Amino acid sequence: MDDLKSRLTAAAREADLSRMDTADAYNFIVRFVKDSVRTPVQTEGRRAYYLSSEFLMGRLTEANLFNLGIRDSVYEALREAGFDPERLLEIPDAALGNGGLGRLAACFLEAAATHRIPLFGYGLRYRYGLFKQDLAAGYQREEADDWTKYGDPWSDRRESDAVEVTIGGERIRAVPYDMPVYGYEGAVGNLRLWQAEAVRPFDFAAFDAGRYAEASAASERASRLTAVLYPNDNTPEGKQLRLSQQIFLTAATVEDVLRSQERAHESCASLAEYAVLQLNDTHPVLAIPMLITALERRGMPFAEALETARRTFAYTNHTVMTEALEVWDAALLQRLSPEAMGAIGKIQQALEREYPDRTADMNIIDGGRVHMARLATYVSFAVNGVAPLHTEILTRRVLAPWYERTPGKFSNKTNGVTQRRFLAVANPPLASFITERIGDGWVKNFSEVEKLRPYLSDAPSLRDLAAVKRENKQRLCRRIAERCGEKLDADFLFDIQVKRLHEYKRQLLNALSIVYFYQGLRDGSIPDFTPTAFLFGAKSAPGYHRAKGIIRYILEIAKRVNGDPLCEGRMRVIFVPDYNVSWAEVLIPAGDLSEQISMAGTEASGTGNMKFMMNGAPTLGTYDGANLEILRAVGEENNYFFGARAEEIIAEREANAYDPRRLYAEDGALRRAVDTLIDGTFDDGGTGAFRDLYTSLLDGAPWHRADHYRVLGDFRSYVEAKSRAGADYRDTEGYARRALANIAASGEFSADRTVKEYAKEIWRV
Ligand code: 26Q
Repeated sequence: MDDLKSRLTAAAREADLSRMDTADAYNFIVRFVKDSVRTPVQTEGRRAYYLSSEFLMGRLTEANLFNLGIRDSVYEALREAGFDPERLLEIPDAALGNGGLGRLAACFLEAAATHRIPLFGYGLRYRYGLFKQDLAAGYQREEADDWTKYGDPWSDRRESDAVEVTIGGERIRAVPYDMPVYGYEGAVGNLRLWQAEAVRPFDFAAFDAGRYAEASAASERASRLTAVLYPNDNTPEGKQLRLSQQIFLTAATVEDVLRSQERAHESCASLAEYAVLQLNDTHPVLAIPMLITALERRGMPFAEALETARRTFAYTNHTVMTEALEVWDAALLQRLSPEAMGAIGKIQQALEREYPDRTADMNIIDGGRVHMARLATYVSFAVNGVAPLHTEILTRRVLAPWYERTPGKFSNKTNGVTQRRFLAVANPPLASFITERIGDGWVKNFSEVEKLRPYLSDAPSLRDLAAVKRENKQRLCRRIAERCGEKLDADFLFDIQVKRLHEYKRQLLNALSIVYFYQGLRDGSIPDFTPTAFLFGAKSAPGYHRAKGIIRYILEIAKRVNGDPLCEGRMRVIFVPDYNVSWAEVLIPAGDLSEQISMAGTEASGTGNMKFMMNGAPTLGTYDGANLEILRAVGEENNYFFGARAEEIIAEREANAYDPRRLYAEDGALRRAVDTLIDGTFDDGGTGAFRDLYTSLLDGAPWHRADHYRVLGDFRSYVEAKSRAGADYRDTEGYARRALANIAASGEFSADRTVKEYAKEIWRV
């Protein structure tokens, strides 16, 4: 590798890298590295394909270099050639995903490559990724994310593998771009992203006849198809263009998979022996009818094609929010893809024959609409949830009739995250702390972190760990000073909630608690408040007005608190703009307290909770999703759990017993905090956004009852748990011990463990 370093130094000097603009330098460096390293080895055996409308890859360069084992030598070579590697921070993230589901897909590809599991990713090459968020106006504004503006040197366009897809009667070319996924001391995986282009990019006949718009119309229609990622996360958006994207992704992918099958194994008759297609939620479920029609076109009878599909597909559900369960208008699908709709009609008939006793809520086609989760569940040989509580909710409620008939299909696969990106790369001081004590086996075998347990009683190690956290907090302070112009004190407790903005995730509960503590500071009723910085990062779906109202409310609180001399040295509120994977990599290592406060039974798993845990932040959380697994792994004494349990909430709902008005009437401090939504304390610019939040808590909308997410119901136990965390934080050694207990117990939350479970129990690769 020193050979690589000296060759790169020489080449970089020769090309005079120090004088290049960042884009040119970036392209130069990546080309050099790609030319110097091994290329993917095609496996001959069985393969798993990961189909997903989202891959939230984040920054590519540092993680790739780290996994190739050349990060430090490349950075040194660049410095020697007069190029500061920090300049690479200008390059945008590859943000081709919204949140948890898209980031999980990225973690899985990296973990599979590391452990030589043949997993091939398929997705869409959006021209613009998830919007950039601007908060300067005091509320969220969206800007286009031109993620390739410095080029996309990691990817290779594969012209010869282009395929054609028909959507609404028009032929469209799907051109694949391959992004290598480098494993750590492992193999190289691949992410294939389809880009839409016109079959005939320009119509000269139309142009010659003076019909200029018509001449490029086909090109414009095609580029619209993969122009942008839909910015919805657990919120519905039933647009025709989104359905077209799904048709495009699935038709092209199925064609590609069948081509490899035919190349390696002659015929498609044995497809199920060599291929398993994992569906990342319902967004790629049209791959089922697409596969069936593709097999029929190759001469296979429908019954056999359906059987093949039933041995080939596996489905992961990622949400229980009923409004986020995908349903498409059958007439629309018929118009855009009559073949796919035809196959779905025949699958519905097969369902009718197989289950004459079925309940109406099992019908795939129901009231002129196609229910994607039902289609996925009926055809797939495996269906899984992403944390035990989530899987239980699936089998008992959301998919109960299916579980009754085919219980063997169902399993749980608890999510995980890659400790390489989110610990080894994002948190160098902690990585050294761990490696100095237990060696570096944890980078590839994360269960080894349990070897840290003996250090729980080692005072010098606890001091070192506190110093590591402090260093990360100082790094975050510098970043926040640069990006937000706000000064922060690294001695404060850093209490962090970073995730998409959604009512069920209850950022509003956090905000109201801050108002409560602020009011208590002002009137002197909370004399012993631990100095705390409350940090937020969150994007709202652009059309989700109530979520935008919550952002605006938090920004108003921040303005008031940070401008109040009384809060000097005691409280800060920071909302970082444009939260993304790169922000996560700076924020999470600096967290003292991990806010995971969704209403129990709503967050399928959560994965940020795991990232904070392995970086040594205790959880302030509800009994929800994978929080429950964190609790089981480290114990109540190392975390701050609060609030109603899913079971209680269900019972309360059935008894119609939740009464936010009573809580509001009986708890004066709660009422005082909630009233800031309507008493003019804060300014919503005359939009009525804050009054809407107030109404949502106390009255609800006419179409559903008040406080759907029990913000007021959990308020008291939340501020109590949060106060306990603050009090405990004053004992530096005791708090460091909790941090270390969390790190040492986080072994099972590696994506390595998760992909190995999928590989063994579902993919059989
Ligand atoms: C549905 C219909 C129409 C348009 C969009 C959608 C849509 C889009 C995105 C529905 C859901 C999503 C994203 C869901 C998601 O990110 N779920 C998260 O998945 C994580 C990985 O399993 C879990 O950890 C989170 O708990 C879960 O919220």
